[in-house]
Amino acid sequence: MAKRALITGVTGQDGAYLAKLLVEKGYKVYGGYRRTSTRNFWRLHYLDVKKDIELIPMDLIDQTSILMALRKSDPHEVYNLAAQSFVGASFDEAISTGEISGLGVTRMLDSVRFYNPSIRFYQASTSEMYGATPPPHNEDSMFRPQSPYAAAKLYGHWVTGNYRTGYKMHASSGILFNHESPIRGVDFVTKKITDTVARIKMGYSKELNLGNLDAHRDWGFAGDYVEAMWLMLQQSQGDDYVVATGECHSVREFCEAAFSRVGLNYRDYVKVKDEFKRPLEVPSLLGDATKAREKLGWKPKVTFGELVQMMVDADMEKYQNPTKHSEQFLKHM
Ligand code: NAP
Ligand code: F7E
Repeated sequence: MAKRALITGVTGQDGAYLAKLLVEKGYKVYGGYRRTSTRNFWRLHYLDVKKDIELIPMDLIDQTSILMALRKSDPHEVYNLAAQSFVGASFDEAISTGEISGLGVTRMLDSVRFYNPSIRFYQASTSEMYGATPPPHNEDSMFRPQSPYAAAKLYGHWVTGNYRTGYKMHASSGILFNHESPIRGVDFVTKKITDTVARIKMGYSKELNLGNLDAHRDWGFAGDYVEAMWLMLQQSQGDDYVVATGECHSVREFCEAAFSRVGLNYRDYVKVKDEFKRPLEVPSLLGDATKAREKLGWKPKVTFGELVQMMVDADMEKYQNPTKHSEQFLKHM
């Protein structure tokens, strides 16, 4: 009998990659999504996985919808990826970010505990929880969150550990460092850069406006990172794991690599604007994924250079073949 998995946030970047991975592994996959006035399944079409999964409407602020989704999917594994995940927006929408990305985790855990406490649970924790703690970061490093998003995620992280020890649930937190892909949301700096690089190259834009160019991040490929999520739920017990490449680069370096991929110099196009700076910044994140490597046998495959190229090439293709892309969009409405 095929294993059943419920993924919350299936319309997001990681939800789509994880759905694809689990389908390939023979799972029956249920995708939890929140109903929106405009349908939002483009990532599932992009990875050609929508036809293979069953979609269930559910919202992390609505406990009943979570219980209904559990009843409908009756899963062996639950991956809680849903969140308000944009750090910048969390300063403007601090309360709803806390509701979804923080309290939403407890709603999920409580629902699992009441429905079937033997379900294996994955919580999408984040390197943002380290915040102001100087790098490198591993599972024992101190948490000093610097945004409402990070504070909400830290609450979800602790509560996951509480349910693991208190109720003996198989609950794991993946402390994932930044991971990107061609289907990354356009608000995030990597995608904003690669999309604008392609627009500039094609003559649709003239400049790229950014905030802090000196922020450093440990950037990996989302396709590699969802594999680590799955591996965590295959262990005999739940635990916390850092997932990272162990290499960090500045936003400036990302710009340099992305512009040079299309033969341009970033200095000619990048402008620094205060509106893209945050009230509090996380200067530098660098993960030490030794535990994931030793216990899960996980390691990243895609390098920083390959990631930048993959993203720039996908955005160039989008603007070079607009008819193909609008047809694809219309087909999927
Ligand atoms: P994403 O692309 O922003 O996806 C977030 C998903 O959550 C979307 O499907 C979104 O639905 C859904 N969602 C938002 N509010 C919801 C609600 N109230 N109820 C149900 N669903 C809701 O994020 P991602 O990059 O895939 O990240 C996945 C998870 O990993 C998130 O929890 C994020 O915080 C965490 N994380 C991400 C990274 C990273 O670098 N990508 C690193 C560490 C941790 P809509 O499509 O309707 O908006
Ligand atoms: O910013 C700087 C910005 O928004 C990266 C989320 O997936 O990863 C992500 O959070 C850095 C920051 O990602 C712009 O100030 C400069 O220092 O791409 P980002 P993030 O904040 O690191 C973590 C691990 C998560 O968990 C989150 O869910 O880039 N930066 N100029 C800018 N950032 C943006 N977005 N836009 C700019 O114009």
